[in-house]
Amino acid sequence: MKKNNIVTLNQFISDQQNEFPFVQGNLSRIFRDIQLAAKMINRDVRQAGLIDILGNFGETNVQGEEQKKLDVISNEVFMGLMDMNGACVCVVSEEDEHIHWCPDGKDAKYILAIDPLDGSSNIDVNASIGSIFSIYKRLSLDKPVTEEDILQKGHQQVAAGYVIYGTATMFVYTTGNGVNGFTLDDSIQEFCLSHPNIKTPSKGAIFSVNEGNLNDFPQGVIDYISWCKESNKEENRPYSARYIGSLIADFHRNLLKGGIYIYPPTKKAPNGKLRLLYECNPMAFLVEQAGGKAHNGTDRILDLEPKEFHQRTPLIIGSSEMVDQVVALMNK
Ligand code: AHM
Ligand code: MG
Repeated sequence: MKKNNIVTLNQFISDQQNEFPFVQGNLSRIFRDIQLAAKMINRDVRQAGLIDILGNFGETNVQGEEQKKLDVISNEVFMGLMDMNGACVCVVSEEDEHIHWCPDGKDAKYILAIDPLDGSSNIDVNASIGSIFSIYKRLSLDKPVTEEDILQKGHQQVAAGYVIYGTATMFVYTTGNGVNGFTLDDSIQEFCLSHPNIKTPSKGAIFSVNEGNLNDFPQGVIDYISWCKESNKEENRPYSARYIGSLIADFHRNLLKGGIYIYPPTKKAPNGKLRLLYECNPMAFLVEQAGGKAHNGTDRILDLEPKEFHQRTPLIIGSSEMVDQVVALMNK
């Protein structure tokens, strides 16, 4: 039965303002616009097959990947809103090679990193996709923003989250005080609190990895995957393999149920595939806030020093005991 005592994302943020003054003012303006972007992208995703916005845009992005029309549309939605809110100095996006400077944000405090629509390969086949965001505070208001302000370590994020366009659309975020999830109620177009204070189990029974690349994985990861497949009744093995190829969808399921997502280094891609600033750092902040872990095999993701905007890193993320086990095998 539907509850009437709903808490919307806006109410939740405004309640937090009293408790946590750092969420005040400009940061909530950015949140308001990310929410709006999510609703606009959600509308487009839901109608994509009907309004000729499926398929390729015809260009490749800075990573040399084919851009989908919806990738480009989603990027423009975010940029358009950030340009005007006066709260965001600049945006780093997966879709743009260079920093996007917000014309109204010269004196603003915050820097946004986004993957406006992650999981492009799933767009045309109607599987779940997502938008990812990560917010930093500029280092000083007294001097112009430099690369140093943008290339901060993940543990300096002030907020991070994602929107999943799945069977339902959800907004999941953290400001460093736990993780909360809000489901979009289509009838009132509001994100409503549905998953308060998400905690991920310390151990799960799901592993998510692109096994097609198995022969290229480090031996420790190969050994872990074989171990997941062994029969052991007491330990609930074999584990289930679940991999959509859409980070947000795989991450979200494992966050709620317990499990591990691995995008390891491969011979072809020694730094893995996923990008540190707008894919791995926000996910790492969220998972740690939910009690899980995120590592790249040698370091905690949130301690990595970004050297460039589109830097990649291997990612091992999820339930803490599972991450520890993979990292231990990789370093044996
Ligand atoms: P994208 O940002 O170009 O969409 O790529 C990122 C996606 C992730 O969502 C997903 O986990 C991964 O790429 C899947 O990669 P692969 O097809 O190599 O398994
Ligand atoms: Mg992506």
